[in-house]
Amino acid sequence: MDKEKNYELLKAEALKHGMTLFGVANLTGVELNPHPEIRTAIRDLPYGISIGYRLSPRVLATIKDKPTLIYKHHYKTVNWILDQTAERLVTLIQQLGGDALAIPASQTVDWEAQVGHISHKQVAYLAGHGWIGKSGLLVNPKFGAQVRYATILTNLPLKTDIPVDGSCGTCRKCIDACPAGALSEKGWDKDRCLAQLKKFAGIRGIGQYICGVCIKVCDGKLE
Ligand code: B12
Ligand code: SF4
Ligand code: SF4
Repeated sequence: MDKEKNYELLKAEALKHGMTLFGVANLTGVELNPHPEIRTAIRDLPYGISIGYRLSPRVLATIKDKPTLIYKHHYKTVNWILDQTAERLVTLIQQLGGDALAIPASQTVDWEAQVGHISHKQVAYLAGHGWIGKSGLLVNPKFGAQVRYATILTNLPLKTDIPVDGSCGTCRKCIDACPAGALSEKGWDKDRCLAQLKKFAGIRGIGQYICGVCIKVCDGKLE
């Protein structure tokens, strides 16, 4: 099996469909804490492909202190592109003789705990896409937090990437911008953030737990 060749074939397919970032995490020995629904389905899939799609700076520019309708549409469209691309990669992996499962870009499966099937940020970190910033988001060295992610778990032998060595340094743009006071040097207060997102979901036409403020300010330029 040619790990390098498989990697390049999948990367080319991801980029062809508009992805900004492609990387592979070696998940051997990693505690993924998957939701029970997929625990059996992902056994023996030791590689985590992390794809990332950069959010539109023009759309993000419309956000001041709350989500806008165009951001809501963009959010949904980007999730759709990520999910479509993930499924295309599953097809290609099967054609190459492997097996794979695409994890939805943005599906909450436990509403009490507010968790998805697995953490895309964890896989994206291990695949070398960035570090966990003061906002709790994955911060890419070039695009900041302005990237959404999806994951494909597979057993197709692949070359793997390594985490990047980065940090927020003295930057605190997200802390200063958060409308809920949910961010501090100590990190992200999930309950405060969630309460704010519930309020935003009540805005006519939004109807989703979205905000976008800490993403809009985290543009890859550390200040
Ligand atoms: C449910 C959910 C929420 C819940 C919060 C739930 C929670 N407990 O995290 C609510 C509704 C509050 C929420 C809010 C937002 N969300 Co949300 N959300 C999700 C979802 C669907 C599941 C998250 C989950 O399972 N969390 C469980 C915990 C255990 O995992 P985690 O928070 O992902 O990761 C933590 C640990 O794994 C650990 N960790 C991971 N890697 C590493 C590495 C090291 C070295 C260390 C030490 C720790 C560590 O630290 C992480 C951060 O605390 C994911 C999609 C997915 N399946 O990942 C999107 C996701 C996390 N959301 C995302 C976004 C963008 C948002 C919002 C900005 C809303 C918006 N779109 O406008 C806000 C951001 C708030 C913030 N500052 O983080 C993006 C993040 C992209 C990025 N660049 O980081 C994701 C990945 C969706 C996507 N497809 O891109 N979200
Ligand atoms: S805005 Fe600055 S402090 Fe906040 S996560 Fe991004 S780089 Fe880190
Ligand atoms: S999503 Fe909004 S409320 Fe939540 S931490 Fe980011 S800026 Fe604050």
